[in-house]
Amino acid sequence: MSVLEKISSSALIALEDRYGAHNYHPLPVVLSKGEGVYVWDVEGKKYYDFLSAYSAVNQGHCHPRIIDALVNQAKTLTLTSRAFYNDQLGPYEEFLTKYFGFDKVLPMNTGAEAVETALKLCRKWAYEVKGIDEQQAQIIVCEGNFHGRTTTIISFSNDENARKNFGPYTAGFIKIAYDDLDALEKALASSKNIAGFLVEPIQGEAGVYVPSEGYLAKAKALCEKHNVLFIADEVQTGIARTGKLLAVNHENVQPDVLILGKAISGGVYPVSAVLANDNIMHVIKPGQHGSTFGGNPIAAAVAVAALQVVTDEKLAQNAEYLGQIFRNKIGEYIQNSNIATLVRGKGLLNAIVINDSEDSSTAWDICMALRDNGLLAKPTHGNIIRFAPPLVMNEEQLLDCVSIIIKTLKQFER
Ligand code: IF1
Repeated sequence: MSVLEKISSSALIALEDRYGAHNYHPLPVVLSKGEGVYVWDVEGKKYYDFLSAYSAVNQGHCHPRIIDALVNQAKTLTLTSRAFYNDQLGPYEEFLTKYFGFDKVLPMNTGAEAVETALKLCRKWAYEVKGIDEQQAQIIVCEGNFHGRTTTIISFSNDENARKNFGPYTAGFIKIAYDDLDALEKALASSKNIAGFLVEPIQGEAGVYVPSEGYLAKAKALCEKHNVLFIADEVQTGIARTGKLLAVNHENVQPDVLILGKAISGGVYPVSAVLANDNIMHVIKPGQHGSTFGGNPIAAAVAVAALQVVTDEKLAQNAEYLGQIFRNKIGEYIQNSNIATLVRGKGLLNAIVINDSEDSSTAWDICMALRDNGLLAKPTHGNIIRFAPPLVMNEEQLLDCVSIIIKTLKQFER
């Protein structure tokens, strides 16, 4: 209980409206507590969290082991900057690189920072190792991508809402259709200046688009053929979310550059990371890249604990098992539904496509009704609702959520 008297949800929403930038349109629910798969609003109502802070809270809200790591380190040493060494970073770097099978890691804080780091690394490798002409590097990206919100990243977005009036835009990117190997091969062969291919193994924000079986493996092979770096953005799909530690693991693909964020810290602290082998990471020399908080002791201690939880609690296996149940049960319902057209996803990263136009409010209205029925989810784009609970959910809870979702969809059947 804060020192302030209990403030109501509506009063708290009014405060954000009055004093906060309007860069989001949240579902009208004000959360004050989280534990495992549950969150509570300020009036004490309990909900299942089916967004997991956009897949940052895979380990469940306020996981005790991760909170302990946070609190213990926060009471000891929070930030040294990289002007000096600290006793947490080296052990974390060893742990992380062995955990994911790479020689080196460059630690950052947010997903977008890690994506920017990967783009800079790729360009520098292209000039200094591949031998591309200075200032000529091109990086291939996919239509429908979401990689963050910096000016460079939105420069290659095709979401007008994310990029309009933020120009002038950064050059050096080629957009191709997602899940289209011919388009990739054509782009790779189009110039000697191609440095990298940046791709989400599943396009999350676009609406949980799962590519064709074999797409990632064949894309990696095409990149190898053209000496182009395969850069996997696993900020949202990583850390066991899709039923494997990484989504690329479904096709046994080892990226040249791996981008991690969100659940690498269990949603407890901003931590991101870029992993690569020495032949790529060595192009970054002292003073050429970094950040004040990148690799700080708290981030290091928290990330080790968060990843140990993933292993010890077998979260990838649980996500795989519960995801199958989710898609099977919802899929059965959809066969006789006229409000939902399909369910798709991998592990516990799923989406339901609502049978209405992109600009209709139906998906939003369904999320409002889900909220009233005790489950929190939010539409990605237009008529697609993402369902991504914490991976610590058990079968009984998942089945309870499936019944809430079906009960709610029934309210909208025409
Ligand atoms: C928002 C969703 C969006 C990401 C991938 C990098 C980043 C993200 C694949 C950047 C971030 C967040 C950002 C948040 C909403 C959420 C999101 F798909 F997860 F739902 F927008 F697409 N790569 N995704 O998904 O990481 O800098 O945010 O730490 O901006 O509204 P970040």
